[in-house]
Amino acid sequence: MGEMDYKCLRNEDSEVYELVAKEGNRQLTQINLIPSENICSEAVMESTGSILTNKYAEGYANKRYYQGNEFVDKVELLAIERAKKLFGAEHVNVQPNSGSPANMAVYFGLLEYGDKIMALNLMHGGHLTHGCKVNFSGKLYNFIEYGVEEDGFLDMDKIREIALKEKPKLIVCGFTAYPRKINFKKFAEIAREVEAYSMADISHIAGLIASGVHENPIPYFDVVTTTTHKTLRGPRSAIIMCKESLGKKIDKAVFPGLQGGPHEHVIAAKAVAFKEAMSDEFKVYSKQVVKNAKVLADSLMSEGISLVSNGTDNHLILIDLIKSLGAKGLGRDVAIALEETGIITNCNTIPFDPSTPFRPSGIRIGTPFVTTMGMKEQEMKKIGQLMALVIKNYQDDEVKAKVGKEVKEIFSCGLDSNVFKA
Ligand code: DSN
Repeated sequence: MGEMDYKCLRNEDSEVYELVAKEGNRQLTQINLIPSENICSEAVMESTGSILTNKYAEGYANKRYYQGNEFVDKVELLAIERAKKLFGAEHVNVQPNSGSPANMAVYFGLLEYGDKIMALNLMHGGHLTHGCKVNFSGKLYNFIEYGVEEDGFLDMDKIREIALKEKPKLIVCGFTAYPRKINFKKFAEIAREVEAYSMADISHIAGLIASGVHENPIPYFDVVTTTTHKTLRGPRSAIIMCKESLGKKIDKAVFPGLQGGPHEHVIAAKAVAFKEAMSDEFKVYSKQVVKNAKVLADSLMSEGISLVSNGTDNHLILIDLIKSLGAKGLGRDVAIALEETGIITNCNTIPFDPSTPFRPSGIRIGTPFVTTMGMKEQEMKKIGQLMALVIKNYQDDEVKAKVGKEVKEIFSCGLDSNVFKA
């Protein structure tokens, strides 16, 4: 990875430049375990920073409301073709600006307001757009929840029972805090049985799916949405994939339904990311993400830290602080203590959390970012030990100072970091 020098920004706007430089340094010198973050390539960044940002292209390729689309049409068609090839999709819309608008477009395109949708409870690992009461989804549609069991796993028989009783118009799966494999085939079967549309939001695991490390829902599902910047390691954006028969409805919902001019510079970056994700190197990377998560989970558990579902099958780990520390609502305090040592995580609810989303009882972590940095099993084992020490002593400044020093040592082993230079 080469050096981003931000020469023009530095000359023109030192205030913004300084902040970008400081953020670059922060990313380089902390252990980032936020499971939804990653480090995209310089080619992806050059595309998002390209002159394609100057172009308006409302509509779709060869059917635009502005002239001058000779090249952006080609860019958009290339992104679509690559996404189809990468995931095996029949129809792809690459215009959604991010994950929430992508999900919104699916509901808007396929349903009427007030229709019944079945999705995982937010506290159990669902997403805001999967029916949270303060989100547009929970306000405009009638969401029916399913949850995980006491052991942290989904019970597909119970989910089927709820679907048979409730007869939703749409069943949503794909989660933001579920560390286990998803039985996509079974979800799609249940949806078919109750004559509901099926939708998988694979934002978290898209990179693992593209690499064959997790089962692909595309063959079974009506619609699959994903962000492109998590395990997929592309720009901050999203796409919608669907059966050909639903393509027109989805396209109409995105434009003119919800969005105006597509961000062609980001669409170009998505095309680049899809090409990268087809490489052998990316498959090796995805396998390492999962290996690293397993080693990190084992390391934490062997130090006496409890995890929801006792482990992980993917890139993500959910720490249960109630079982680990015997008290509820400590997620925020522990996440702050970890940050003081240079370990970046996010506090998160755990299933059946007796506390609140603002003071939840869990910590959510993952390995996409540190794996891109080049960290492997050895570092994961060490990070698990250091995290356990901080979790058990989150109010002890001496322990935190000692761990902070050790975190710095992990970075002294020469990880590939040029991408952060500003
Ligand atoms: N904010 C994302 C995540 O961290 O999982 C979901 O939108």
